Amino acid sequence: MRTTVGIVGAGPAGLLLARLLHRAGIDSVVLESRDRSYVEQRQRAGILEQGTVDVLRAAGAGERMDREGLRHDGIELRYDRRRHRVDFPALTGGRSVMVYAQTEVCKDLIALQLKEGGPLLFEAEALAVEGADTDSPRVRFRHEGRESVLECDYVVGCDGFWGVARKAIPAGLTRTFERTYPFAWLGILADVPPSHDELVYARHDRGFALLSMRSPSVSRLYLQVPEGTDAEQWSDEEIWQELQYRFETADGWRLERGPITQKSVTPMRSYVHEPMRHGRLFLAGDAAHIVPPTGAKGLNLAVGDVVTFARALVHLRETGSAERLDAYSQTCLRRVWQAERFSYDMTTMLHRAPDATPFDDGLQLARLDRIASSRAAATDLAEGYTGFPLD
Ligand code: RFL
Ligand code: PHB
Repeated sequence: MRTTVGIVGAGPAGLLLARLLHRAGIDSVVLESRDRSYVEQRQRAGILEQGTVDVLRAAGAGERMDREGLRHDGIELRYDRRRHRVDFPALTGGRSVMVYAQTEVCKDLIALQLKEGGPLLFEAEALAVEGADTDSPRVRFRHEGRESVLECDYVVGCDGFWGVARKAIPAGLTRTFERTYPFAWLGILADVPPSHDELVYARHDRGFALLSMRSPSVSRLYLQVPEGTDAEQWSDEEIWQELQYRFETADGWRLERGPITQKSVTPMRSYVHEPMRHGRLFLAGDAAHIVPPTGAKGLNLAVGDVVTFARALVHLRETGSAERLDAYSQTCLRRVWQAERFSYDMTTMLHRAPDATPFDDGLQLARLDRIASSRAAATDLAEGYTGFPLD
């Protein structure tokens, strides 16, 4: 089997890359270890930045998003039983975000790929990327009980944090940067209309809470819990009670309850792998970097990486210059580190560490108060949340 671009992983990074290449007339093969329904059901991100929305539209993958997605012009910060709205368009010259779940983005891209694009193989597990520093890199993979080799001009590792592509870069050439946090998120899906029409990020002495949504009738909510928590430790009643405590305001706002249909715990991590390229192997998305979810940046960064790669490859085809491809790692890492900074700032401003001192609490409240009282501070948050421009 032979292709121009071998893509490992059919998460948002791999699927969008295949779509962008197809639109540019470049062939690719996508290998995905899990089955289609698993990829389509995996609950994850919910917020698309303006730039991501624009890219999906331009790729011809925005039709259902434009019909069913919810445009959001702000978020609410909640602390000290008070609420403060951050108005994105007013602070950023018109930018906003879209609530449209990662599951839906993946369903749309899979349907398009199977209809119009090149091969997308499910239950095809990449075992190793070989020859990254040669002109003909290969992906060794297992599909339908047989081992095969995909010969490529380029390989893009879009196989997430636990994938195999990153391992093909010799350890001596890489540097990794990592931070773990002593807390996690307990996330639930509930069949109840969202209790607020925008996302609510709440800082509370009992810990952080987030109100998000999947549709006008389905709520997505998160609670900060200790690292290593088992989701089954929490009864539905305890979850609703704890959410109620953390979202409570002095003006009597109410949290509506409903049947919980899904519960899971997500660990929190910041991670950067440098470089993002070795020879003809390129890493994109979670394969190269992880951010804690507080900034809603993970999926958007994955989109940024594959757009950068696709544009660089088209540039090479059109001009013969590999300059952009050579700059891939540097171009992406600049944006990645901005997202790492933003996600870290949001996380540390809103979560309560187990060893937090009264001084730490005072600083958190001062940071929130600064956003509520200074247009410059609010603009910084709004610019970060709605996203950094794609190069
Ligand atoms: P993915 O989605 O992990 O996809 C990787 C794919 O590769 C496959 N794979 C392999 N395939 C073949 N061979 C192998 N050896 C393979 N190993 C792995 C996997 O099965 C999978 O299908 O990575 P990608 O494409 O880079 O996308 C990244 C995003 O999924 C991730 O960053 C976001 O979900 C992060 N995130 C959020 N991002 C946002 O932008 N906005 C949000 O609101 C947001 N909220 C979140 C989040 C992540 C969360 N969790 C669960 C980590 C909320 C949560 C709770
Ligand atoms: C979500 O809806 O899943 C979501 C929204 C905002 C975040 C993280 C997750 O910051």
